[in-house]
Amino acid sequence: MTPPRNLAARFEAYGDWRRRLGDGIASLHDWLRRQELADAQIDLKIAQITERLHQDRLVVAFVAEFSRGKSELINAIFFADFGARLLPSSAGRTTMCPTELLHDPSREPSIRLLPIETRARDATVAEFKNYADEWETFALDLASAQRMTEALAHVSDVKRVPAATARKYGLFAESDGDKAATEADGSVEIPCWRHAVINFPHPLLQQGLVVLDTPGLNAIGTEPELTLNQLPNAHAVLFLLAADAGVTKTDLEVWNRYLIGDDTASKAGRIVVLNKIDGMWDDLKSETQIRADIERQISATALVLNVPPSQVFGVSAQKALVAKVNGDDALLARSRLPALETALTDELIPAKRDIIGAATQGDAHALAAGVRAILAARLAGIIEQLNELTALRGKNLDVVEHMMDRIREEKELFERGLARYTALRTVFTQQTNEIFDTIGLTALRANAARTRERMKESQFTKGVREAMGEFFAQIRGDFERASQQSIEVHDMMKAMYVRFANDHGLEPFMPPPFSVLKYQKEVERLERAYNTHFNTLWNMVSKAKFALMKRFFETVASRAKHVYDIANRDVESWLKAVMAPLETQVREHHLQLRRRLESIRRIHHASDELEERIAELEQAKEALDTQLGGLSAQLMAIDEIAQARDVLPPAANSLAA
Ligand SMILES: Nc1nc2c(ncn2[C@@H]2O[C@H](COP(=O)(O)OP(=O)(O)OP(=O)(O)O)[C@@H](O)[C@H]2O)c(=O)[nH]1
Ligand SMILES: [Mg+2]
Repeated sequence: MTPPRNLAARFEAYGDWRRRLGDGIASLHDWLRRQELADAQIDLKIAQITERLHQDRLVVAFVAEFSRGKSELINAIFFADFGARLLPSSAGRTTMCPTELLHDPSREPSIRLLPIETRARDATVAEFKNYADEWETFALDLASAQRMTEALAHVSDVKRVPAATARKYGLFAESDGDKAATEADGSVEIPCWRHAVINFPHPLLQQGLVVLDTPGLNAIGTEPELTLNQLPNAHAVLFLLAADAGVTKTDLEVWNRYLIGDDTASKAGRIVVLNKIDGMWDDLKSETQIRADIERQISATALVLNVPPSQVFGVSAQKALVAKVNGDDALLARSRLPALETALTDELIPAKRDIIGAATQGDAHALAAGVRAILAARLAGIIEQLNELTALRGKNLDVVEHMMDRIREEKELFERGLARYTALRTVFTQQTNEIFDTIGLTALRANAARTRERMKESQFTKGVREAMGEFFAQIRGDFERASQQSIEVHDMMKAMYVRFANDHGLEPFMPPPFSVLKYQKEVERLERAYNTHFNTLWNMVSKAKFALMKRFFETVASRAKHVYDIANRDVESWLKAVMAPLETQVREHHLQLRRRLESIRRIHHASDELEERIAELEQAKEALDTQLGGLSAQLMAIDEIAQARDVLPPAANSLAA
């Protein structure tokens, strides 16, 4: 008998919805191509939308002091249908390095491990991910549970090194109370790997789920990327406690350091798990008594962590895994895992779905607006021609000649006006280059180099803090300036569109404005995270302080680079979105003037062509109306999918008492 797979089912529904939305976009693209309305610009935009839908990932991170059952809970929630314990889980420290589980179809199933020695270098884990040769790779044999388990056991690998070596990696300091790890010969036990990536074609991972398993306290503390990047960016973070231990001092430390911070927004998506409730299953107590005991523990935990009790879930990961593997529904219910799974799904999917749905819809509408503007201009041109020609019915040759002269004049005027357009292009290019200079990677690189230099010079907290403060101030300034520059471009282009529309009797196109808010928010978040962790780090490690600070800064800098990269890409597509319609309008208008002239010329030669020409135009008008209707239909289909409310099957009734 299959246990209820609520989470899996809802995840699949989400994946399904994304696929349908992607189909909607593909259908719009096909239609545009068939109508000969797609150009390189549109092809590119469609590719971007599709890629975003495709790459949409949901990250769930598990954080706790060691041995609280993180790996066991991951096994139980996500990988029970594998029929075995996939991730190593045992007493004492087990997971020794941050471990990502994901599916990347371009690679063979494998576990990739980044050697701990890379910590002596400046680069961050994210950067090392671009260099396959830095990683040790072991293939995963999906046909053998035994061999898979053996390969995955690498996340527990440790080795002994002299204390000085450990210190160089920022993994050891006498003041840390790490003395216990030191042997009589002065050697220290350290993890063999800095990071692990497990590539595994599990259905949930194939849908875009990424699971992040973390090791206990110490390793989290010394890998800045986790605290600055991976945890704040996770869509849900599960914090685990063990019911038998209660909330210990080190649990509280982990909670305070890595899960709360001063960022209220980042509190969303935090779920507290009180694991190992099976320890409270006492045969001598009634079910009611046991339940009351568990509820009491949950309330006490909620009180200590200052979260609502509804955010705390009592579960038994171990029993849930056993129950799922054996198909034991009663035990699964007793493990209370289904209630946690429902909460997790609710936390993960709806918000993400809304964001991706709205973004896709927004992009599709913007794209259609550009196409519609072209069609509308064509329609206006045809109507004008029709009016002209119907007015010619029964008129003599003189009138026709007169009209031909008028259009010829209009065309010449327009062609002379093109000079203005060329001048605008020059200004536009200048302004564009200024924006790219302001938020260019060269500017950021110089800023980072300056900061590095200043950090090296100052041996005191104040100096390092000031240097970092300057670094962020410079970035804020860059985006502030870029914002001003984009407003200038926008104003100029808006005026140009209004003028063009007035001159030619068209509806003015409204160029979209550019907002830097998204990048400012991201930089703010980075700075806050940095501030929160600065003191902790500074106090925690004594001798390795500067090596660690340096690595900490490199993580911040690489995060900042990421923000600049995205901003550059966005500016580029914004500039195109602002300029391209004008180019199209100019081209279309020119074409129309030529067509008008051509048809009058034909009529001038042979007056019997008039009725034929009017009929042609009427047909063309009808075709345009059909196209406009077809475009609306395509958009409506996309809207309908994006807003569909049937994406999530109703949540199963909570099995918790
Ligand atoms: N009784 C009981 N034991 C559990 C439960 N969940 C996990 N354990 C046990 O707790 C121990 C630690 O579990 P792990 O999954 O390795 O814990 P972890 O949090 O991943 O620990 P590290 O990898 O060392 O950070 C193992 O011996 C598990 O069998 C549970 O629900 N009930
Ligand atoms: Mg573990």
